[in-house]
Amino acid sequence: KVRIFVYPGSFDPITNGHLDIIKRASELCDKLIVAVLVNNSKKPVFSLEERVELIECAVEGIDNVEVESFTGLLIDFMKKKNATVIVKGLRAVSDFEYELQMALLNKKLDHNVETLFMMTNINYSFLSSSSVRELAKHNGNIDGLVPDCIIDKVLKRLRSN
Ligand code: COD
Repeated sequence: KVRIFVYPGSFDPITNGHLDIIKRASELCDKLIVAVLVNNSKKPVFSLEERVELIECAVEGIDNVEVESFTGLLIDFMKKKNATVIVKGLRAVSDFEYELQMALLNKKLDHNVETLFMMTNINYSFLSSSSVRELAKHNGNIDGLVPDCIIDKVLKRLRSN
């Protein structure tokens, strides 16, 4: 049986915290789909095309990772892709309440789907897309916070705003 996992998110933009989860999760399955939510209430700063392009650059060389986008319900996307496991990263207790609710709701919608929570890498436990955006906007240093190949693109895009 082919094990297909889905790691969903906004990835606005992808950070080294996300990439760490991608690398670790990809070891546990045959195929990992990084699923970029097209639009949510958070109103992404980077366009869908930009977010996908940045992730593709970051995951280059990891053979079993694919990048896709989705709209609507995650559970419907899972079904379409024959995927059985949702991967989530947990940073702090503050992530837990929302993620628990989502996991239980998704379980109710499809009892075959499991949510797999992976603890953040201690080095990235403080890291979020929003802090990267804030830093970049104010000419802060984002070295080590996002994958090397996207540093210049992120800075260029946010400093020109
Ligand atoms: N270390 C470890 N994990 C991290 C780090 C870090 N430094 N930073 C982020 N993460 C994790 C997050 O906890 C999350 O699991 C994932 O990485 C993605 O993070 P974001 O911020 O890019 O994405 P979110 O939280 O905005 O993504 C939300 C979803 C798109 C997953 C969610 O809104 C969704 O599934 N929407 C689809 C609609 C749906 O099905 N809703 C539920 C039923 S109503």
